[in-house]
Amino acid sequence: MKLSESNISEINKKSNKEHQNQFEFLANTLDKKSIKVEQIIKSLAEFQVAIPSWALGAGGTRFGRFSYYGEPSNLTQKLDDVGLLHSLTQTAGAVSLHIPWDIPEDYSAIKEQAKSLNLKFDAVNSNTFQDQKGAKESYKYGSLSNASQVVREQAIAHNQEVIKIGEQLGSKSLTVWLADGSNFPGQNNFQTALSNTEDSLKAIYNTLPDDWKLFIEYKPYEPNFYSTVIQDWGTSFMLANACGDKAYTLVDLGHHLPNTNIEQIVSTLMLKGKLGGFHFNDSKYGDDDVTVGSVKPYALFLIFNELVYGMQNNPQNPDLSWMIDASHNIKDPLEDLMQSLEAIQEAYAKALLVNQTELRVAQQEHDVVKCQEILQNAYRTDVRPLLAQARLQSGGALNPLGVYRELKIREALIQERGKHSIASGL
Ligand code: PSV
Ligand code: MN
Ligand code: MN
Repeated sequence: MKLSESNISEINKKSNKEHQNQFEFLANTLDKKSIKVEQIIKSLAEFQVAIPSWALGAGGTRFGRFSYYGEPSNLTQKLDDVGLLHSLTQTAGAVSLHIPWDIPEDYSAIKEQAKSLNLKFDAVNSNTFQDQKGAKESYKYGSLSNASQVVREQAIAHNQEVIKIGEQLGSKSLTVWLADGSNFPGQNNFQTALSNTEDSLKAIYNTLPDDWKLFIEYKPYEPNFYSTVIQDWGTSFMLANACGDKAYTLVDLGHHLPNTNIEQIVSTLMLKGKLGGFHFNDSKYGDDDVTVGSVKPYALFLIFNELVYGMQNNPQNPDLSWMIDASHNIKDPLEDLMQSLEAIQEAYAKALLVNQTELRVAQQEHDVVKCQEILQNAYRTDVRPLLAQARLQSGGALNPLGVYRELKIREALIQERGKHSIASGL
């Protein structure tokens, strides 16, 4: 199933007039405040978020999984789905593969397909949180941190292999998320586990190509429930520093204990030039991985406010790798991803409205009320016409979800792939 620009522009025509009225009204209002609308639209159009290959099928919990039908069952179909998303939203211009789930059979065919869909290969992800078919050693008691040297060596070799696969595709970064930890007090020696992890990461880092980055993801708990080796940003930051200049911390929104001030973590890491990657999702309790912006949109805006500040003021921090790390088992995965992409763009646009100079002055004058007003005025602005305009100018849909439903894309995918295909991966 492929969408053409003319499919989309035909449907756009129906709501274009209404959109133009809304856009002009907002653009005039912002213009009076000396906000550069064209610049915001350009920033929105340039902001591309990677879709992980595992988010294209309905997710599951350890209690069950409900198929959504018509899901992709191989890498080619996964790329096609990301291509559909990108055609509609013009925001999903990259894919993030998880190895070994997504090892290409034919590299040049996959690269050709990605090129034709205008997709880049973002970070590649290793997987040492599951035992792999035919593997000699088990990760039951950890991978890069394992007390056994042979297990560590197997996990290091896997990560090095993932780098090689990524190189053939044109990826430029490796994301390492470890499930390593312990379930019961006394099970692990904390210091040995941490030192082993550091040594293993250094061994992987030493084989990293010069123009690559290593992203070290942290998470406080799950699947281990007593301790996790890389439990927080401080541990990740320490390990990234120990590895070297090409190693960075990766922040996943769901990987914090309740009420953690994530925006402050983002700001600290960017000041130190060590924020490399970012995983979007939302949560109420833990690593719920629900649709971005569905539970705490104001928190997402505050995080974006720090990201924008960092992007504008911290040249020591590299461009970030953005990825959605969410999926749910009761929604159409493509619709869910479109909702996430919209929420990300919305929070970004609102953060771009914040007048940083005025905010700085109000902070200097200790005008606490004004500081809050500046942030909340930006947050309360309905920026959706800006998002729609950015999509329109790039050939996308004014209303991606509307077009998806009007063209009955899921029905077409079911027709094409059958009712019983189940996505590989999680
Ligand atoms: C772990 O919870 C995580 O967020 C990591 O980013 C993994 O790569 C992803 O989920 C999928 O397992
Ligand atoms: Mn993640
Ligand atoms: Mn997670």
